[in-house]
Amino acid sequence: MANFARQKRPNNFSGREERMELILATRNQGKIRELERMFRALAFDVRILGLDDFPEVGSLSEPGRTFFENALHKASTVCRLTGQPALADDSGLEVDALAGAPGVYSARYSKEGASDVENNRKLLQDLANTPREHRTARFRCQLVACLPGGETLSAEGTWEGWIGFESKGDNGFGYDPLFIDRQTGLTAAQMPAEEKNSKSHRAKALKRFVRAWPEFVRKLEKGKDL
Ligand code: ITT
Repeated sequence: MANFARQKRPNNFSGREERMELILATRNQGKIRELERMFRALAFDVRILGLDDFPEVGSLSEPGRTFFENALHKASTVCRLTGQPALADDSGLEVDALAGAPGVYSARYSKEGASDVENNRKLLQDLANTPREHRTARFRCQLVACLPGGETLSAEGTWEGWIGFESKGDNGFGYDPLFIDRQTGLTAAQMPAEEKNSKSHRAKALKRFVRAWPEFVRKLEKGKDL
């Protein structure tokens, strides 16, 4: 497989001599927007790049049966093709009345290449006869980072709520207009970005990830000195 690395990076993971670059291994603009804002809010000291900077990386498949397998597959593919550290997000909605569906199929629930509107329409249809008390659901986000030496760091987050009876709100992306936060009763699309980004599955996963990062980097650097 071709290696598309453009610049050889020094073996420096802490960013002390040169800030490390981390490629977000996703083409979902909603995820990119949220991850970039959250990284800024957490003052995470790496330079974030999008896949737009790497047109050589084609579309990323999701062959796994779990969020972890898919995130690992996307991150390791981008890391291998670019020669640079990559972070992937595999996420989705789990609806209890649908035995956890759409789950890993969230992006292609109504069909391959489906739009958010089509997926939301199918979800409402599938829950047409489901009363409020059985419409409980959660968003789940799995983050996996892969470094060129083969090291990985992962973190998960969930957000509990239920599925509404109609779309509400214009913010966010995906299932946000149908997902009602258990605490506030607002859909994720009715919340300002800052509120969603402080309590979402992605926010929780990213906070855990950023918290674990310094120790991860320390171990890597220590390993290199041996
Ligand atoms: P990449 O693989 O390129 O990252 P994708 O959209 O295919 O993009 P996933 O396979 O992880 O990503 O599918 C996630 C789907 O789950 C996404 O398309 C949404 O429909 C839904 N989803 C995940 N997080 C969400 C959120 O915060 N709000 C609304 N919907 C979300």
